[in-house]
Amino acid sequence: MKPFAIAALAVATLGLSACGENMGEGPVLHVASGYIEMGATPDRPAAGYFTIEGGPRDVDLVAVTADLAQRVEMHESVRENGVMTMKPLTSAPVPAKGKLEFKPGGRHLMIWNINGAAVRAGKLPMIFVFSNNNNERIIFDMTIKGASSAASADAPAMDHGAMEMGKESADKGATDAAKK
Ligand SMILES: [Cu+2]
Repeated sequence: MKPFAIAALAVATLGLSACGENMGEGPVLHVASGYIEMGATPDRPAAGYFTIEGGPRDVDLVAVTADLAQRVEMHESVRENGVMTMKPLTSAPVPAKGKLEFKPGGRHLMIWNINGAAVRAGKLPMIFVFSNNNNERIIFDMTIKGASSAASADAPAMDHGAMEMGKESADKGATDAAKK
């Protein structure tokens, strides 16, 4: 990234750049990296993690979709009364020149029923939709990894499996509340 940025800057300074419009404004909104971890069993949803680097102004990530998956949701893991639960997210902020990270134990994607051919190919093209420029869309190939072998009860990925049964967690929450 760095050498490229410097080279691009040099070109822009020389006035030879065809993409000078972008360079003048500095950073460009983009997906820097991302991967998918398959669920422990085929009926479990996969989890998706990624890093987005912000452009010149604040924007929101408003949706992530994949044509080759049945359903994708943005979630946030939160600790409530010592219990990890997760909530659906409708958007997540990408600060100007900053970073938005979806990572284990925090914000994550939940992805249901990824197309078998995509799994075999080891990558899933995902579309990231933003609030700027009339819903700018960025397509990024997410690398698909097998289920974490460390899928033990205390692994961060685990709260995911538990949360998959949203109903059950809700019921559990109600029971907990009733106990108080
Ligand atoms: Cu989740």
